[in-house]
Amino acid sequence: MRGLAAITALGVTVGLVSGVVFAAGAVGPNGMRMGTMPKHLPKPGKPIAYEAARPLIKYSDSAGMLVGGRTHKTVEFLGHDIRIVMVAVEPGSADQTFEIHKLVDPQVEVPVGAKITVTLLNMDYGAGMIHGVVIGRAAPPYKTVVPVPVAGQIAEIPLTMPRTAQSVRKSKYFVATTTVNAPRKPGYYYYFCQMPDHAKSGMYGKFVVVP
Ligand SMILES: [Cu+2]
Repeated sequence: MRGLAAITALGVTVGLVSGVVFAAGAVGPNGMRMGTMPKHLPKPGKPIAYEAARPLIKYSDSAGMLVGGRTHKTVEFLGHDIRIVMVAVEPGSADQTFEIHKLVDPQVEVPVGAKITVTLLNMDYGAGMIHGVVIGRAAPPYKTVVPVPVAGQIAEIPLTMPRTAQSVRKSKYFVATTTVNAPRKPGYYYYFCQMPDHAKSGMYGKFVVVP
């Protein structure tokens, strides 16, 4: 029943943070140079405190079903209304990674046609540690800049600012959410970060739409 409790917890959490979720217009990374701050950032929403971020982290760490053990690195989400919380670089994780279900860049599986709410919580810190998520057919190896939208794009979460302070507990966190429908046909996709150089550096994983 842990999963059920977690889902309920997220329902409450989403309600709480919905006012601070920012869904500013997507800023394409075209023209940005690697390692430099983008000129035009999405207008940042009000960041949330660590206490408010914690339920999201907990949900992210536990939601979904592990398929084939941890070495298999596959998390399956079941049902018609799926919520996935991706953490961009949980403290202690390597740079340029996503954490889902305490796995780094796992394969994510969702059923055909499911309503999927994807939330990105940026826990990274430092200049340029801005992260977003695009889900589409674009496959690795990636170039420094991956122009979006990509072929077969399912979802995009705009670039989201890093946390506000070095202290994890004193910091505030930016969160962004999008809700989309999974394709009606099974297929292989990828989720990746659209910040220049990040996907190229390994910030991506497989996203599989299963029958
Ligand atoms: Cu990134």
